[in-house]
Amino acid sequence: MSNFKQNFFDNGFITKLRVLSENDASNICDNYLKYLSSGINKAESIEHKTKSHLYFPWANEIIRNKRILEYVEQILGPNFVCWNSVIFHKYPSSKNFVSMHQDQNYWGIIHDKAISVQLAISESKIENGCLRILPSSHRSDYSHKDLIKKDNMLARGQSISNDDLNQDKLKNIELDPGECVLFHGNIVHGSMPNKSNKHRFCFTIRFLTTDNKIKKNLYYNHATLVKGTDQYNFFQKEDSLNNSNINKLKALHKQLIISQIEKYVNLKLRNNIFTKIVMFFLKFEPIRSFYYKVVKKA
Ligand SMILES: O=C(O)CCC(=O)C(=O)O
Repeated sequence: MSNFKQNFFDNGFITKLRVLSENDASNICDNYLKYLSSGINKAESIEHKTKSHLYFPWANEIIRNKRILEYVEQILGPNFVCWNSVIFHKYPSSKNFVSMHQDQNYWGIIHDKAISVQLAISESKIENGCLRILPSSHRSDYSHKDLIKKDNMLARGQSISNDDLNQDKLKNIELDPGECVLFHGNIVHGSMPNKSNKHRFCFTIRFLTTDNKIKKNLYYNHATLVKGTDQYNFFQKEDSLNNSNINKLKALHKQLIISQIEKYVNLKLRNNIFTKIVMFFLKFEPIRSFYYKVVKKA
């Protein structure tokens, strides 16, 4: 096993790998902040943060970034997909935080050939609420509770109790713009509020091997093949900007977001007819904006 891979599996993460120049990262950051202040409605302000590679051209390029894929290949082997990409943005002095959790606890994948790459677009430091990781915790499964708190950025508030974590062992993952950290799908991680006067903006990509599968019907089943070939066809294929255009990707983005909401509504209502009625209305963006305000989604 290479040193890189050994190191990754010993600690559950490898950090401070440069994949973009500071200048490229800062251009993306400036454009993103302009987007946020361009008068977008509540639905847009929430929905662009997941499956972001189907929403922003820059994000679709980054999921196929050569350096990132080379690092991921060393861990996952030659065939893998980008299953999701997520924006973690905290405004200056924001109380938003991410409770400590293990992603694999709720993804529902069949094996742990899964990693996340978090790329810092702005700087990500202790003061502005950088990622925190419990080293080597990927080898144990911790118990989680859904603790919905207003400022928790996780939709369901998945949380490991503080009593189960040795706080002294938590490591702050500080990154400069353009640097990334690779972390195991089962590592315990989270982040604190932003106490600084700067934005904190990270872009996280979830990679799964093509032989992995989403076993729960609760999550996305679409993915973009970013490396090698897919002989399993467990995922429905997403196009990329190589062979499509952003308007088509955005149409798929909208469809996937609405189908995620439908799964969630169905879970809550447990009645197909009520779900269909609610979903008829939630197809309209102003109504989704209202819905997000009601469920207080951050
Ligand atoms: O960096 C953060 O704020 C949290 C990231 C996170 O929870 C994740 O990527 O799963």
